[in-house]
Amino acid sequence: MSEDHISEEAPPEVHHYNEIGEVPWDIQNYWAQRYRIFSKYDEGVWLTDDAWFGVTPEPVANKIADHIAKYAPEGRSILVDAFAGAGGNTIAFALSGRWKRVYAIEKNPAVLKCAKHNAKIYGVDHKITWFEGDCFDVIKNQLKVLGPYSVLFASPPWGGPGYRYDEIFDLSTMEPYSINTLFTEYSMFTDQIVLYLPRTSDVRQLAKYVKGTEQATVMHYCMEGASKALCVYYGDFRGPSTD
Ligand code: MGP
Repeated sequence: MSEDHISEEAPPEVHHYNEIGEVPWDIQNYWAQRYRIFSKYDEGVWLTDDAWFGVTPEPVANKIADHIAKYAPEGRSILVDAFAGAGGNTIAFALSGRWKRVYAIEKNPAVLKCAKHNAKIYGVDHKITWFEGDCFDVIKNQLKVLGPYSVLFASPPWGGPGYRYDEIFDLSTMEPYSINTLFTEYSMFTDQIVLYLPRTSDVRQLAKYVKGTEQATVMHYCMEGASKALCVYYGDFRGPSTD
C-alpha cells in the first residue's frame, strides 16, 4: 500500500467496521461474510452502508472476470464497468490482466471513493480510469468512440434486497433501470454486453434481446452450492458454459 493511501481521509458516509457492535443491524449479515466479499478486508477496505448490499463477492467477481477475459472476442481490449459500486468487479477485471484499460463508472461520489481506495489496496488502481457520473451519460458523451473495442459489463441496482421474495424476478419492472432501458442504452455503444442480474431473473425476458437465431449464454455463479446471481452474455462470447 502506498503512503497516500494510508493517509487518505474517508468521507463521513464511508466506513471500515472492525467490530460487529459498530455495524448497522441490516448489514451485519454481510459484514459477517466480509472476507468472502473482500479477502483483503482487514487491509482497510472501505464501503458505504448501502454498498454492502450490491457488492459482488470476490470469488464470484474473479470467476466472472476470468470468463469474460477468456471468452470475449480477441479484438476487444477495453472493459467498461457501468456500475462500479465499491469496486468488487472492477478490481477483478483489472487483476485479470486481459484488458488494456478498465473504465469504471460510478454515480455516487462517496462510493466511487471507496472503489478507488479498494483498488489501491489490491494494487490495481493504476490500471483503471474512473468516471463519476451517470453511466448512460458517460458512455454517450465520453466513451462513445471506444464501443467497437469494448465489452460492457453492468451490475445494476436490482431495486434492493426485496428481489429475493419474487419467485421469478420481473426484469421489465426492475428499479431504477429495466432490462429494456439497460439493453437499449448499452447496445447503442457495443454489441458485447454482460449483465449481472438476480438468480431468479425471468430468462424469457432475457431471450427477447437475442437477435434472430443468435444465442446468449446464461451462467449462474454459485458459492457453496447456491446461486448468488446470474450473468447473461450477449454477443460473440465463445461459450463460457464449457468452463
Ligand atoms: P443477497 O441475496 O442479498 O445475499 O445477494 P445472499 O447472501 O446470497 O442471500 P441468501 O439468500 O443466500 O442468504 C446475493 C448477491 O447478489 C450479492 O452477493 C450481490 O452480489 C448481489 N446483489 C444483491 N443485491 C440486492 C444486488 C443489487 O441490487 N445489485 C447488484 N448488482 N447485485 C446485487
